[in-house]
Amino acid sequence: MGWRRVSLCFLALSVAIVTDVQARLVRNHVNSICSTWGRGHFKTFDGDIYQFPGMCEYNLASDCHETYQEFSVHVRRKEEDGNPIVSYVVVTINDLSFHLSKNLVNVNDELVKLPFYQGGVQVERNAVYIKLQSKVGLTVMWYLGDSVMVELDRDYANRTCGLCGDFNGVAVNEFIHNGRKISPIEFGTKQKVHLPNDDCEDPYEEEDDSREARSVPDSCKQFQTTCDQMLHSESWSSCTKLIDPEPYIQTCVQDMCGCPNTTNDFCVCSTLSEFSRECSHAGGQPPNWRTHQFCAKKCLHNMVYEESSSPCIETCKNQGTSSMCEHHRLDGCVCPPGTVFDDISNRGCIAQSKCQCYHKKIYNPGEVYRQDQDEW
Ligand SMILES: [Ca+2]
Repeated sequence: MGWRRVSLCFLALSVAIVTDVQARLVRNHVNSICSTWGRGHFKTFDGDIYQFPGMCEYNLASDCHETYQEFSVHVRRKEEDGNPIVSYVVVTINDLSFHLSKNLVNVNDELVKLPFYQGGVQVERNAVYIKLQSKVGLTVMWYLGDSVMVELDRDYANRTCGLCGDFNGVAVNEFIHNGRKISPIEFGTKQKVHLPNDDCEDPYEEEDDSREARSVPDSCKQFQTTCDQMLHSESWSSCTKLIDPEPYIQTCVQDMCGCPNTTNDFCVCSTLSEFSRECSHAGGQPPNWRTHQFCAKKCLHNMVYEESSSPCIETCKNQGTSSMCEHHRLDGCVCPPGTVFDDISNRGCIAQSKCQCYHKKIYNPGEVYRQDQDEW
């Protein structure tokens, strides 16, 4: 009887733990996330979405409460084929400075190989993003070429500054300075990082007010329907129940309108990708909206891109990780169903049973590898 009670207690405890993990998985935490994407769109921690076309180095988010700065994240865009893509991200955490560019990562001015671990910071990259995660409660994800996302612990609430705002849970207050309403351009320009020998010019202030007043120019009205239909389609309903799609429809229109070539991935895919990620962070499940012809993402080996999948990939050495995974689902490259990533020979995704064969390699050194059959 006693044992049965103990078993029941254990069962109840297990259920409680699983429920707790799942609650954490679906917890809406978009308010701990700031991002920038497309043609200079920003979403602050407190939910304001605004446009700032500055092309200098800017403070995206930093710890501003104490005299000692624990972290900072700076970004800079550059123009490539007529589109303002993110050219580099500089993350400083205590005495470590990470300079992330598309192909190279420097730590305190020294080139390093990824994955990199030091001082409680992990930097890794895959075909889709570079991710920097620090024990100070900061995660930076740079979806290469396009969007940068900063996620912060609630401990930093009301103590940040930069283009991501002050993280005080109140929208709009960032755009009021000494009792006066300021424009996104004025707000953005204040976040400029002054570098020696950098003569980068601030964006022009001129038409800021008029732009706000007239919203979408007539020449862009044609894109309104396209963007509206995409985000209001039934397949996105799990997302539109959680996040108001209207500001994203506007950024989609602006991207397509400002694009030199509207079939360019940067123009149409950028906001859809952002909305999809925001949806995952809000606990929703975005559809697999990409196709081979539309906003396709390339993965390494035979991995496939999923809009909503566990970031903990099953591998030969580490099986069962996705069921124990504490991170919520996000877009990324995963192995097709029924396969695991071969982290022994690094040959992509293979059937789980094939992993066992690799163990023979370790335990039966006499066995011969037959390359013609590509298996043991
Ligand atoms: Ca605020």
